[in-house]
Amino acid sequence: MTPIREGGVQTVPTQPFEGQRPGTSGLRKKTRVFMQPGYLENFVQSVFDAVRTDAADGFGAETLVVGGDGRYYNREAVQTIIRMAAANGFGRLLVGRGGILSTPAVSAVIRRRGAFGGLVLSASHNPGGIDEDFGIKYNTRNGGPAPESVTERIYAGTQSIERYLTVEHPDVDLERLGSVRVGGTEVAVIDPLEDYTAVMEGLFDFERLRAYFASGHRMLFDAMSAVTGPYATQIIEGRLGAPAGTVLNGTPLPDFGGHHPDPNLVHAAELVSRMSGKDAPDFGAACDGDGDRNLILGRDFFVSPGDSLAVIAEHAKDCIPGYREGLAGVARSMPTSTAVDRVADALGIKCYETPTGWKFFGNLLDAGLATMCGEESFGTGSNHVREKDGLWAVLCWLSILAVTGKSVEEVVREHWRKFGRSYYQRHDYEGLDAAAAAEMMTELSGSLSNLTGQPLAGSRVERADEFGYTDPVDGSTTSRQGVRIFLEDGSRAVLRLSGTGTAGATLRIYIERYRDDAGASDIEEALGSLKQGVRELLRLRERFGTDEPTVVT
Ligand code: VG1
Ligand code: CO
Repeated sequence: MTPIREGGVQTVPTQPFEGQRPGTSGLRKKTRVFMQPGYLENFVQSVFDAVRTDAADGFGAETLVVGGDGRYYNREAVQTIIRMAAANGFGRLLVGRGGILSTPAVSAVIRRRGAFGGLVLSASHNPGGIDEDFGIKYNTRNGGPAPESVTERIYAGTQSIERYLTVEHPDVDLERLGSVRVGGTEVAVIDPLEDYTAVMEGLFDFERLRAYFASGHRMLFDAMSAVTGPYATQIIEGRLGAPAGTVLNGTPLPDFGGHHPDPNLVHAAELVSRMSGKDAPDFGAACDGDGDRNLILGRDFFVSPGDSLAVIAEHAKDCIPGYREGLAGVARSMPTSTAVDRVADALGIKCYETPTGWKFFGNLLDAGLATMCGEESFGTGSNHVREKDGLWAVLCWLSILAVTGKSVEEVVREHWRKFGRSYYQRHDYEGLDAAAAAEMMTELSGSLSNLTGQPLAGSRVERADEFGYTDPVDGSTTSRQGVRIFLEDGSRAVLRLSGTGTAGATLRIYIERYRDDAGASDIEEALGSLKQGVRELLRLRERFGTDEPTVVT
């Protein structure tokens, strides 16, 4: 079939692909899946079709932001989207130079420039390359990931799509700042750092942070060969005056240097080793592929993400100018540790509990119910954008260190002394047989009522349920967001299947035990029986041949 041309716009016949339902954070697939003719096009057209009724003048008066984390296929995808956005009649497109924009930067650009929405090209912390992962996500006018009502509309579109629109136009030079016209659309290539840096400058006391480095404190920031390299180099080395070499792996590479751009103790091994020993720098940090996750390290010290959120919330008012009015409320995803709940209690503010995925924080932030939010998966953020923001968290910690004059470890230990400690771990079982994993979850959810009163991990099950959520702002509901098992001794286990993987299934087990012991216990001792108890309850070894997780964070 040949395309129909009308007014420069081509209508290309197409057929639905299976499995284009966005997961926890957009559509993620193997890169080669995305490279099939029509695959990306179908999804992008379905996005446009799903949101056109929300747009002024059929997109003619609207701006769309486009950028990604620089992984393999980023540039090609940007060119495809430019042609399709032009064909669909967008007034203006803002594209990050080189096709680059971190996830929080897309959010910042949408908000600062009053754009209609944005497309983020990333599979986040998943590895990149032709044989690895690619992804795309749509963000709405508030700068945040589309809510489920929109992603479901997009998905419905992908199932019945018959055509997509494009124009014939040579590739736009993504290296040159400035505007060109593609069809009736103005395509502006923008500095990907400008809006984001301005937002950071509005929140943090850059002078104070400069003084921290000027007084000889040292830091290492690992950009993991991903998108935060240019941002961190400009802000930390450029604006804050940290010495050259503070930013490691600062050039975004299409394959992230062959590594997982996942800032945890396993994948940020180089940083972890450089942060150990008495000559190590004061502060270590890393971000993920698209710049929305963060890892925080002290000298020989790891800050668990749940503690990091709690510590930032605790100190925000006193240490960060952007929050000097205090926090309206906080929010965390359900599997995230309850450390921040205790800070919220002490501050006399509310702590909201949401399903996994940043899209669930959007309404709380928009309505002013929460100022800060976080997830156990190394994600922290606030109402300055509508995404989690890795570098923001790093600047929060820098501010806390600079103002308190304490080390990372001292800050955390003091927090534990004051609030007690949530001993917390997440165990991931990657690459499981998808059918077997689904069956296990079905069995488990079917037997939850029988669990009550059963002995587990030296205690008994007090109650077990499947987490459901009703959004307090728009009343929308989401069900089956993970199994929760609460024990009589106050500890908790959460189980859910990942919604971001691209191969097989990933089971996540989250375990938490609270002790008011100033953090003195050994984490393995504190969590050992709970870990074993859950593995046995799920009969992991029997089902999958092993009960050892792939990654523990
Ligand atoms: C994971 C994390 C979740 C996070 C999501 C996207 O989802 O658990 O907390 O919001 O990734 O993060 P899942 O469904 O695999 O557990 V990112 O940095 O990939 O945009
Ligand atoms: Co990410």
